[in-house]
Amino acid sequence: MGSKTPDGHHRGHKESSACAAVASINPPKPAAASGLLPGTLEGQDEDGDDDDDTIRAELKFEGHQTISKKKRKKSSKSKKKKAPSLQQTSPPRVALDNLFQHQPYPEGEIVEHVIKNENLQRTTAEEDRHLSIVNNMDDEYLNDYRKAAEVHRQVRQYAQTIAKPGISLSHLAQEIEDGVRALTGHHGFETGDSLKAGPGFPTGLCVNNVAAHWTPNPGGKDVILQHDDVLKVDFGVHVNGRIVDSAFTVAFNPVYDNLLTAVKAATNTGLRATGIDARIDHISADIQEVMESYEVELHGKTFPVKAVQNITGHNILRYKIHGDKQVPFVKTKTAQRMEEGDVFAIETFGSTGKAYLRDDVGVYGYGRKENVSSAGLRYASAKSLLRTIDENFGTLVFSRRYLEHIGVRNYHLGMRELIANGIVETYAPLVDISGSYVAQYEHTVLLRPNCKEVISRGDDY
Ligand SMILES: [Co+2]
Repeated sequence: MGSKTPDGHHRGHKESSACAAVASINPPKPAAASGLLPGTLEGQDEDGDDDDDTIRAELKFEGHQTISKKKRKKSSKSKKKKAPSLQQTSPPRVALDNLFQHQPYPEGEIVEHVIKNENLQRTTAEEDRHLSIVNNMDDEYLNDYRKAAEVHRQVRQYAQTIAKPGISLSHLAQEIEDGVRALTGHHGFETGDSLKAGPGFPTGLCVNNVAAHWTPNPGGKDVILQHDDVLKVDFGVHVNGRIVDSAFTVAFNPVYDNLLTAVKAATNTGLRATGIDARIDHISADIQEVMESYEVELHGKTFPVKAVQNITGHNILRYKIHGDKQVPFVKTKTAQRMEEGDVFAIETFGSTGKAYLRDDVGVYGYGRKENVSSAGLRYASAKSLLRTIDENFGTLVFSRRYLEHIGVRNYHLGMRELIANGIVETYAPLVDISGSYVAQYEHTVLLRPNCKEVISRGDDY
């Protein structure tokens, strides 16, 4: 799920403590460690080094997939030996706890860190914060993250078999969400169950010039996938608040091949450049360079693939899909670096259109804001809806379909008051110009002390 670049001046909002559980899990950072420099997206960075390396290293990068592929094959072999009767079904409905009874979940793609910048100085406060985060990257943490990633892989594998021309997008969303709930073993029906594990955010199913943040809503018009469509499938899985955010693009007409290849290569470039102490402006420049080296021919006309300017990759905090760092796909001016203990969703969007997204009508999802008082609420409907949100979603972004799944009805009036009071924020669909095509690829990567782990890596992308 992409992080939209703020329109106004409220960039880098501060965390505080209204949702105490989440705030204490994600301790606030010193201001120096967060936020892009104001106005950076318009600015152009001068240095354009490492251009050739990007492409060469991209080829090398593909080699890693073989390794992780072998690892997973090995573990599925031993799984067969121990429990021959338990295999994933189609559609996937067997909980992972039953598939992996006495075995660890498969690792993501493990990549050794490149040289660390020894000259970098951190303040003591920052160091303390990092120690606490890194100490939390223990076995339980990794187990939760790897479980969420394996659920993502198994569910998307099935999604790829049914995402064909003629399918309705509400059916596809339902299949993805039912799969995630069954495989995590948390259907969400009891109060608080969705906070233990389940969907990490509303399932994004965006077609053609709709780039991000569109999901089928109950009672809304259903969209039937067409042969000439370009579909982005962006969904999340969380286990104990550890969110895996990963996305891919589906197209049936080979005319879009270059668009998909460009965006996949750009995302892999970003993943390769990601690391402890890596400068975010350098990563963005690397991504843009690769993305914009491609072009697409549609109806006899050539379109350059452009990196989308106003949506970004982002760090992920516990129960919080968008942390305080953004990773743009266009050159920016920031001195911000990635840090040990960070979790990043590295995603890129490429477009044949303007590559500048605007809000469309409609609602994708809702997110509880942590630091806003509910004292001013007047209607009982708003108060009870807020209680339901806090008990079941916390700061996880949720959709209307997720509310209805847990039996909430007639929430529109209450929601309106929560939004008007700034307690809940809404996410609108983000679109490029009509007639354009946007593709997206995304993986979640953990910056562990001794390696980075592309946790959501699979054989498919
Ligand atoms: Co994302």
